[in-house]
Amino acid sequence: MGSQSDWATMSHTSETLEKLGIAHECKVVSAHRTPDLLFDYAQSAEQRGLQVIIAGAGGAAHLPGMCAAKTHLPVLGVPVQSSMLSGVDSLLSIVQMPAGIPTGTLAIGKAGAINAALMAASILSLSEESIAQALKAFRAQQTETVLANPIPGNT
Ligand code: RP5
Repeated sequence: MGSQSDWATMSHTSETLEKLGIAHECKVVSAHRTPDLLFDYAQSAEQRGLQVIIAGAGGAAHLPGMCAAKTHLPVLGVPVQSSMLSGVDSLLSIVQMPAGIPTGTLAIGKAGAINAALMAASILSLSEESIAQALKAFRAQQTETVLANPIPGNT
């Protein structure tokens, strides 16, 4: 994520990955404040064994795009809700990549943070059966929870 202040959002990604039993690391790497660190991180990601990068950032959110420019690994961008423009700035900064360097772009805020983890799980499940099973179990549990919780007063 681009800042410590993104953790309130990106902690939902980490929690979801934990629920699915997916090993991951959480780091602050700022495209603007620590650009050299960003280059090192993205360039060395594959060699270090990372398979998917989830990059959350807000405002002028260049982190996912710059990350994607420095690695061929899949990069999933989470637009963090900004205080001034409610995350629309973050969303547009991440989603409108030029042809040739894609970033998978999720929804603004908590929903995007959770879905980034689930999307990463889908990608990893193509080559890891245990993750496929965990993802199916998560989805089944989610369905059961919805079905078991009818609208209050309409039981
Ligand atoms: C972005 O600037 C970060 O991703 C964060 O969402 C936003 C604000 O950062 P702070 O000023 O709170 O550190 O780079």
